[in-house]
Amino acid sequence: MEVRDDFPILKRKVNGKTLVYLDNAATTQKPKQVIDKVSEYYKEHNANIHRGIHKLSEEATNEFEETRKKIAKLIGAKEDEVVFTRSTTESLNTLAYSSLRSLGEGDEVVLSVMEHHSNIVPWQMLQEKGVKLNFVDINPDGTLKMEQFEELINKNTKIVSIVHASNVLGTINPIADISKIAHDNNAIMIVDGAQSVPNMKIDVKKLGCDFLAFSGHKMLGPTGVGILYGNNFDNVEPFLRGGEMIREVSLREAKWNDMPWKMEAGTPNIAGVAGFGEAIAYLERTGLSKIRKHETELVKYATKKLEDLVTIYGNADKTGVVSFSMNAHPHDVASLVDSEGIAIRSGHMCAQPLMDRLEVPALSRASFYLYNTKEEIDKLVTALEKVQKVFE
Ligand code: 7TS
Repeated sequence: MEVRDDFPILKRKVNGKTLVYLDNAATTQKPKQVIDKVSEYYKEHNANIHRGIHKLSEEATNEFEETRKKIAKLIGAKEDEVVFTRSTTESLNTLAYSSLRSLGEGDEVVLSVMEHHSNIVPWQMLQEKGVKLNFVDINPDGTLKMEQFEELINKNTKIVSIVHASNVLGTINPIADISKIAHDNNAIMIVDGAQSVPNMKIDVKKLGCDFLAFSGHKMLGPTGVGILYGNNFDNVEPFLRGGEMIREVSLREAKWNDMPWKMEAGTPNIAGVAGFGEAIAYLERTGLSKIRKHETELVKYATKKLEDLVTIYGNADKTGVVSFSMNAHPHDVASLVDSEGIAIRSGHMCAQPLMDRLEVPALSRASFYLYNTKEEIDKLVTALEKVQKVFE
């Protein structure tokens, strides 16, 4: 795609070689439009939002709320259904902390073995209240065992929380089907969209979910901006309390503000949110369906080039992620390819239960985004061939 010139970092040299950045599932690089927006915000508009009745505060509030509108439009939601957090992790923790108050003995939560730690560890807190966690398993191709949703979701199930696209296997899960089973049993459906919203056209109505969590930094935006979409926050207790989120406070009690501000205590990452607005505009100009098509092509190309050299995990319909093992430890693989200027991820990728399930201690992962090219994949293949020889 004709976008590389927009990304200043891609011109950088690493260890004497032009950077090949293949760690996009961890975080994406930022186009100059986003970098400039953040800088312009601080140079020209910086103020706190929703507070001062002065020009700068009005402009800052406007930047902030315009991004909320863009996000709502992007995912087919209403503005007051979009809450700013710091990350997917904070969005999921918000829901888990709220559930800590409302759920107890006899209640159940359904998750899967392919979840990122941020969609497992917060729910583990609920076990202190006697809540039971149930986990859906995977098939050898990296898809979820769909029949297990029918078996595990019942009248005791209060929450089903599932990743839309796995950060390790890339598998895209049939969320609409899972939402239906959850709703037939009066359970709330939560979706971790950290790896899907960046590269697929998402419509929360079509997904049929009640909540969707994702992160701006995985879709060209600055770090420190996350989203929690929800179609009903009546029963969600604010995770953080303080300024902004109240309507009225006396010494011993407080009344909450309207949505979405009830869920947004304190001064947020205003510059980051403004930058995220620019990132969304960039993605929409480029076209999410084009990005998805480009990633699919790169995954196919990489799979074909790599399949004789490494073992690839996950071969269902997937996002731009190729996780693999080979005859060297993943940390050695990552550090040897780094010496060629190539950035890939290695380790358990915040999915230790999935590593256990796959019976591997760790994996290596190359993950692609709109600016990656087949030539970069060729460089990775050449570097991995060298690694293989070293460890023969
Ligand atoms: N959920 C999924 C599916 C993820 O891939 C990640 C981050 C998160 C949640 C957490 O997002 P955060 O923005 O709150 O950190 N995944 C990765 C990864 O695969 N490598 O580094 C971060």
